[in-house]
Amino acid sequence: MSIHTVATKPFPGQRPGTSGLRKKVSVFQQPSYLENFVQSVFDTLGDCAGKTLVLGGDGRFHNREAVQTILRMAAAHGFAKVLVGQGGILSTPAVSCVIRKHGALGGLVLSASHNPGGPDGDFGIKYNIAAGGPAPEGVTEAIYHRTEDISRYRISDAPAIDIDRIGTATIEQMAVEVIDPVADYAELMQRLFDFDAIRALFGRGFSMCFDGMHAVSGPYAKAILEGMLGAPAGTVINGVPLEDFGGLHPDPNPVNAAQLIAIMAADDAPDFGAASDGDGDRNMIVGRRFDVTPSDSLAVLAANAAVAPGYRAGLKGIARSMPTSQAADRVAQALGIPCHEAPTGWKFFGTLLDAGMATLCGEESYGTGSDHVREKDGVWAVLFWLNLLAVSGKTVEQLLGEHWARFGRNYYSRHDYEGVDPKAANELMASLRIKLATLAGQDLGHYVVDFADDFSYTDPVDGSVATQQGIRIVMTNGSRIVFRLSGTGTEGATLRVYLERYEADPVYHHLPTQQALSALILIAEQVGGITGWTGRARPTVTT
Ligand code: VG1
Ligand code: CO
Repeated sequence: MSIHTVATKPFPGQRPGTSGLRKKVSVFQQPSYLENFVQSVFDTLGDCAGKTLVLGGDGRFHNREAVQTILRMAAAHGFAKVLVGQGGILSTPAVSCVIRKHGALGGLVLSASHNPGGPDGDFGIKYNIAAGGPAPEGVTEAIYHRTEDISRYRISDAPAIDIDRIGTATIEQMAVEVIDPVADYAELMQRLFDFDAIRALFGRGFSMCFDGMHAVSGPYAKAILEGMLGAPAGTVINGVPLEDFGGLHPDPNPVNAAQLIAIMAADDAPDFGAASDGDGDRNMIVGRRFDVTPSDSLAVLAANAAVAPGYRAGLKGIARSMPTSQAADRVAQALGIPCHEAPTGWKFFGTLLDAGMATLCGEESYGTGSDHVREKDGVWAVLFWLNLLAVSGKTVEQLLGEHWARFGRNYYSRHDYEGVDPKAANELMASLRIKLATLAGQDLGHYVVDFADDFSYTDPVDGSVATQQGIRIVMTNGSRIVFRLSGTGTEGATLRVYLERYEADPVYHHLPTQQALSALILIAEQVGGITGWTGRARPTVTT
């Protein structure tokens, strides 16, 4: 066993996006591509002597090879220990949990999250800091700059470690501890939620379907729901992580989780349905023939947080991403706590959580979480809902109906235009920016523009500034249209158009969402010229 220094040349475009570096598997398979990025992370971290690193991924194609490479590089960089999930498996929230629990310096998450996997799919890597959350932009930019002038990386030539067996091995001077991917996480969940109440709920015959989407959440859901909480075997479907996610798109929304939606629409539908994404940080909540929007889910959990032992002391604040609906703001107001609005991407919540300014966080993209870790957390959200269902004895639909009656309803939808020509997408955004100054005060039919801007954010804790985080057109009645380009895609550009309309009157709380938003959809087309720029008459995905 010895350590080698290998000469390398920079690859262009190794800049992390909304959530890490994501590229086609074939890009990551180029010799030195992964090594360059990992070395750049390590160079940015500096001396790692005596430090612990956490390593795991969502099990997608290329996960195992990447784990072995990173282990050999970590040994060459002088880490004392790496905690690696058995089989190379750790969900994103579990990585966050393990980093925090074991006082690690940080972690590397191997995932392209909700993006499809397999040899023709996507791969990704993300660095998480000691607090457990995604590296803030200051760190990701430093890593990126390092990738631009890297000339060598260091790696041990040690043979591959058996990562399928729990136990400890060594590479050079470094200990490799293969850990149960679920244990630490399950223990944390047990402290946050009323497991007895949930067990009693299942004991009363309450039925549930959890769709693991052949991705990483399956083992967590099986161990906790079927193992610890007594849900019948078969409650978790598609629960074994597959390298290609069964050829499907592990994105828990009503379009991609079609199987779950069909199960929840059947005459013999279970009481409750849920799904999680590739790396286990997203969640979709479904009642019988009733989908819950992620923005509403955040608001309902915030309003009822006291049902869960971990949140009984009350919430310090709520934080949501800018495009997420303002349903949570109304709850925060009623609770007398602040509601923070940050840019898209969980990395922006870290400082607020660390500073004790927020307890719950959420994104419209099926992401919900809290200060228990520093990532959004799919299984956590499902357990929170189960806790609420168990304590209230109500159905999902009843809970939403009552929530809307109390706070009003924020109708919400996101229209995605995927695989658009990047030049056209950028021009669309540029032309909107030019229009911004003239929009305020305009009567657009049904709506008058209150203000329009390009969202920029100054972090209230560390003062860092993020600009160009989405163009928002806010109407005088609080309704909004937001335009943003995705930072997680690997093919062309994805335009996201977020639509929100507030409705106070319960008489109008049960309209089909697209119908309720039709006037705003028309305005978005008129103002943004979407069809003209993209050549698309309708979105590829509507959630
Ligand atoms: C998307 C979502 C964003 C989320 C991010 C990572 O980013 O909109 O809310 O935080 O994915 O989620 P973008 O830039 O494509 O809009 V995950 O579960 O893919 O790590
Ligand atoms: Co994810």
